[in-house]
Amino acid sequence: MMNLEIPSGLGDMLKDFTVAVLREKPSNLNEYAVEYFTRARDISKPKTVPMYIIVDDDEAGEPDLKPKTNKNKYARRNSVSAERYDPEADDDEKEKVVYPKSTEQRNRLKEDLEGILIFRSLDSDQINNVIDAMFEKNVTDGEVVIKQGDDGDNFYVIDSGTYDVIVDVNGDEKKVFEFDNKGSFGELALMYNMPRSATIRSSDDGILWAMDRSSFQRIILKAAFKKRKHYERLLEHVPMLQSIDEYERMNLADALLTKIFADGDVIIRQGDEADGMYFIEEGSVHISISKESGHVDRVGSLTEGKYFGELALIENKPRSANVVADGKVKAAFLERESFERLLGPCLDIMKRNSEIYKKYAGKK
Ligand code: 1OR
Repeated sequence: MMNLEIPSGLGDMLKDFTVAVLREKPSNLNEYAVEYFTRARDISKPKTVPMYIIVDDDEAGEPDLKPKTNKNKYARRNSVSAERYDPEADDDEKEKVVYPKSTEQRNRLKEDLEGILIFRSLDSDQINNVIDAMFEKNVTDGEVVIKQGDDGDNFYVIDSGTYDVIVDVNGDEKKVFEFDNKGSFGELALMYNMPRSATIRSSDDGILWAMDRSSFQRIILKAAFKKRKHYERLLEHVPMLQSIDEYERMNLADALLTKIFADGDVIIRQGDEADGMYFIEEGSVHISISKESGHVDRVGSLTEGKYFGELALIENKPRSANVVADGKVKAAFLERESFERLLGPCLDIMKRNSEIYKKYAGKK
C-alpha cells in the first residue's frame, strides 16, 4: 500500500503559494510557480520580519543585484524584477535623470538631505546628482507609499509628514516605527534586490522626494553598500551591539565616519566636552587619567573591536579620561546626535560597563 504520510510543511507551503497566486494574479501560472518555488528554496530560515543582509563572502565589497538562484545565505530576492546591475558599466554611461527645480525646492531638498545617514558615504558631486535626480511627490493621509512584498521602485526622502512603518507578522499588522517629518526609507529593496520589507503608510498629508531605482543604483548604491558592509562586519563583533536589531545596525553602519590617528595623537582629552564615541577598527589606544597633582595614571588599553568615548555621552559629563593612539589607529566615529538616535537600546548595557570605568577612576 502507498504510504500517505504528509511531509511536514507541505500544507503551509501550498497555502502560502495559493495566497501568493491570489495576491499577485500571475498571467502564467507555470512560470510563476517556477519562480515562486525557486525563491522559496533560497529563503533559508524565515524570520518574523523579512529583513536580510545579503552577503556572500566571496563577493565582499560589491553590490550584486543579479538574480540568484541558490546558495545564498538569506536570499529573498525577487528574480522576476531583478535588473542586472553592473558596477563596472560606469555611472556616467547610464542616463542621468534630471528634474529641474526652483531655488526654493533645491534649498528645501538640501535641508531635507541633511542628517540622512545613507548619504554619509557620498561626496559633494554625488550629492548634487542626488538633488538633480529627485522629484517631488505629494502624499495624502492614509496613502500607502510602499507595500510590503512589492518590488522596489523608488527611494524616498521625507520633506514633511508622518509615516508609519508596518510589518506583516503572520497576518497581523505591526507598527514598528514612525517617521516624523524627517528621514528616508525604501533603500533596502533597492540595495539588496529583495521585495519591500515593510509597508510605509502616511498618517498625514505630506511631501516626499523620490528617486527612481536606476538613479539610486547609479548614484548611491555602490558607495553606500561598501560602507554598510564594511561597518556591519565591525559592529557585528561589538558585544554591546548584540541587542540592537539588524536594521538599526545598518543605520549605525551608515552613520559612522572613519578617522585615522597617528601614534601619540590624543583622540580624547580629559575634561573636554563630548562630541561622540569611537569604535576601534585597527590598532590600539591607551587610556590615562590626569590627576590634580599633575600625575598621569595609565589605566588600561583597548584594541580592535572595542569602543570608547561613550561614557561622557551617557552621563552627559565632560570626558573622564584621555585616550591616546598607540601606533596608527583607524577608528569609526559616531557623532553625539546619531548616538542618541541610534543607540538608545544599548544604553543599559553601556551604563553597566561604565561602572567599571568608575572603579578605575577611583570614584568607587
Ligand atoms: P524597503 O525598500 O524594504 C520598506 O521598503 C522600507 O521600510 C525599508 O526599505 C526601510 O527603508 C524601511 N524601522 C524603520 N524603517 C524600516 C524598518 C524599521 N524596517 C524597514 N524599514 N525597523 C525594522 C523592523 C524590522 C524598526 C527598527 C527599530
